[in-house]
Amino acid sequence: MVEPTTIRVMVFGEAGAGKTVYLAGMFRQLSVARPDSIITLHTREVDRLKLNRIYTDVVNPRLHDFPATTTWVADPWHFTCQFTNQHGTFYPMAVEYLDYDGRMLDPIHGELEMSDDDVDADPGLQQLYAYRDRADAYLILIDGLKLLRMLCGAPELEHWLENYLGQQLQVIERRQDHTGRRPPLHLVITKWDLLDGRVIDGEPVTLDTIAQLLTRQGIFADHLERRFHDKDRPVRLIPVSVTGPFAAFDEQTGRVVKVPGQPVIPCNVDIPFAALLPDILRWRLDQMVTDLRSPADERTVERLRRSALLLRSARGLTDSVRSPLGGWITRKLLARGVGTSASARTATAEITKGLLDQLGVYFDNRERLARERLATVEEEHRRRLQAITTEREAFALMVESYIAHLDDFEDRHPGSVLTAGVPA
Ligand SMILES: Nc1nc2c(ncn2[C@@H]2O[C@H](COP(=O)(O)OP(=O)(O)OP(=O)(O)O)[C@@H](O)[C@H]2O)c(=O)[nH]1
Ligand SMILES: [Mg+2]
Repeated sequence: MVEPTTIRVMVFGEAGAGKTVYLAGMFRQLSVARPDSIITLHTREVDRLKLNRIYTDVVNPRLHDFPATTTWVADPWHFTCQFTNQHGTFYPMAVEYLDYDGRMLDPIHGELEMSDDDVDADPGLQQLYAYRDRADAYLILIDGLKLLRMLCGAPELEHWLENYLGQQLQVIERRQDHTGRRPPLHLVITKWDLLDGRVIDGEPVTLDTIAQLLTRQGIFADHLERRFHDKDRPVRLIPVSVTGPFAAFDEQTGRVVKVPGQPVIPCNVDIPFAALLPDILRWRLDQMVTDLRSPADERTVERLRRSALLLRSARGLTDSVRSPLGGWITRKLLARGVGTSASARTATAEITKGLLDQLGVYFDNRERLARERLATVEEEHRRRLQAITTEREAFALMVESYIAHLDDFEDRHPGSVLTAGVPA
């Protein structure tokens, strides 16, 4: 098996925000074939067993408590996307998520009260920082329970959201690349079952009310405006629940409890995953457009080369739009590869420019796809799945399938795109 491109996702989430339960719930949902998904996630055996254990403990009505807090930091969960048809098994992409003890986000001022020296000497913290600073995409988990308490007026949470978002945005700002662009950002509201439709001050909570609340947080509003100004890709707001009605807010204790007898109905756990690839591809494409316009120096060439490597996987997209240019680009890329000489750079630029045009056409087609019924699209994907014979076709089909999913989600939740951004 050729090692597929690995996407590193940094999940921000305070202690108890729902990181571990979310990752276990996501794996459970995406690791078995379903009618609306053509790809399944796989992981090494030990991790599969661990994640399953977490999930079964979460949904076990006979176990009173939810699983315990995560101990410090472990190696990232590594998921390989896979699908199989009569032509073989394909691995178009891999994704990594790091899970950790949420108190590590602020080890000095939080309840840990670590000293500066201890922070510097702690291998777990250093591992977390290194991972965080090289991530390809950021998920900020916002604890639905805290949000509920904040909306109900808990005085100690008055400035919580603004401070929390501000801290994570500082880190994301540092990750701004040489073209001034930022990696994709998705805000995930966890424990959505506690919030959805709950009447507070006479008004039901909806995704729109949460979006408005977020855009009232000064620092976040500034960030959104900056992204919009820089023509960055959208920030998404995604409400997620792993448990559905099986968990509930206990007014007496102020905690989340299990409700035996109620069903487990997950909500949107697959959406942050589906949004990753399309948003990351667009981010890389934007970078390339800027690189192609800037003067040729060694570093630009190197960056182009790196982007071209990722986009090589995306070449299948050019085939999928069935334009003569698609075949031309593929032949050129195969014939030349990507070199560092000036002439190779020009060739790469030409090729990638063509590729960009093709991908642009493809992304424009989203509008049309969105109008089609998802069921029809899925049927088409299942049909095409059977015809896949190469990794590139697999990758293309995967991107299309995720975009169709996202379109359907955006139709249902128009408020989920916080910055409209500007098309490339
Ligand atoms: N109602 C509801 N509660 C949830 C959901 N997901 C998690 N919870 C609750 O949130 C608690 C914390 O979730 P975890 O996933 O352990 O949180 P974490 O972010 O991993 O926390 P640390 O490991 O301490 O950093 C769980 O024990 C549940 O009580 C959900 O989808 N709905
Ligand atoms: Mg945890």
